[in-house]
Amino acid sequence: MKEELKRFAKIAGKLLDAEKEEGVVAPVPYEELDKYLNLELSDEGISDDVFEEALTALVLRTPRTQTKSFFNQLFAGRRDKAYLGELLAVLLNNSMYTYKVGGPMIRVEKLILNKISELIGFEGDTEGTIAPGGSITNYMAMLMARDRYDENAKLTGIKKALVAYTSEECHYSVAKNAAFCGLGRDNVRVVESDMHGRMRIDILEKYIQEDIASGKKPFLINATAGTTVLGSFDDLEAIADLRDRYDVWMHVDAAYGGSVIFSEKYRHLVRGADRSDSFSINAHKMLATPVSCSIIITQHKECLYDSFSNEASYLYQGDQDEINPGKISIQCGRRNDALKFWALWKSIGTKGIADIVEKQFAMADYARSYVEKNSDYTLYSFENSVNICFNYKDVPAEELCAELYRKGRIMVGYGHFKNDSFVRLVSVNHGTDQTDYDAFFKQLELTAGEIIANRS
Ligand code: ABU
Repeated sequence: MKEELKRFAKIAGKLLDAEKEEGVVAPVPYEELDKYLNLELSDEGISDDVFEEALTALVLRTPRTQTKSFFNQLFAGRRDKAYLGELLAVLLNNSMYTYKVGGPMIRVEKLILNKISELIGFEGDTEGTIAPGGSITNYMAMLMARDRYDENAKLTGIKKALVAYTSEECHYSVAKNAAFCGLGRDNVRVVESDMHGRMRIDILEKYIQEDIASGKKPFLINATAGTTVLGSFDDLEAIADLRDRYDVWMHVDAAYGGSVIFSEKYRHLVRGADRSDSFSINAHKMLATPVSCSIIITQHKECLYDSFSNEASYLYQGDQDEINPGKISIQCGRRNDALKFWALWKSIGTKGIADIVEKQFAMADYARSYVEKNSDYTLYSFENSVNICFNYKDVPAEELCAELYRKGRIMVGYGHFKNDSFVRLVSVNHGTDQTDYDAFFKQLELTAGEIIANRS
């Protein structure tokens, strides 16, 4: 293994140099990959030298999401200590179902869950887990809600006429999860959003009342804290009022925006989260932790056990359920996604995490103000969001993003809201500074200028 660690250091060194010099990599068209890379698998093995060459080339051709020119998705930014934690978790290769196999890593995970629970403002005997991504933590919330309001669903299938509610700006996993859990996509009521991308509370309540009147049982409101396109926050206090009025499970999908719980300045964006039944947050989005680290916490510990626990005598040998988190997880084998986040948190403290979040908002403000001040731009997004959505001159966002991708200097995507399409710039890399945004806009304007010039 020591030889492979030396090889790792060699390849990683080349990657870090390339990141610094070149930024995100120019893409290779999928059909041409075999021209550049030695990827084919064969019956015979290869020498270490050929292997190293093949692996190095593969690594150097892979999109460099950790550079300061990657603005394409909702994660970015490398923190050394988090990576150290991740690398060691890989080396240890524990599975987080029992204390017997996970050892002190189980405590590491519990500490993270307890602290997050406190930051949300939950009280009492809360419980949670870490799952592979926000789609799955949303799914876990839906399953707990289903089992709470149709207590035999997990034995006999859903028998009640359950209905879930979510905004049109919600994460796309809500529809998929409705299919997976036997609810059916058609039993999700999609609620219109207001002009800021927030779920319309008046329409939500109207739908709930209509459904009750027709004999259905509203069982889940999925609120969003940080929508993927505009980065908007639903009004959680108002949603919690409806939860109380109609006895519905309230889940806050805060995969993206939940990180504001760390910041005194921005925590107000999730006011009311403490009244929810479950809350999910992705440390791999705004919290600079490697993909993936998706956390769900519920105030109803018993519901986690009710929905996810199953006996397995070959696995659970000794120790109480409390320290055998396999009893409350959706998977059996579960990687240690806790250590990387713990390593970051331990090293910089809660205040250091707050700094990460506040820096992202500060950079978003800088980028938004650049767009606002320049008449060649049209802004579509709002304050208190780390997403900056805009168009430049009359260049269609899709065309501009595709050309930037082809050139391989910066990577950014586009989004849609109501009838508009626009570039979606996301400020989720705490390592970026104003100069990185200046460079971003310069490259974007240059590329747009070329597109316009080539029209004639
Ligand atoms: N849940 C992942 C969202 C990806 C994106 O909007 O970039």
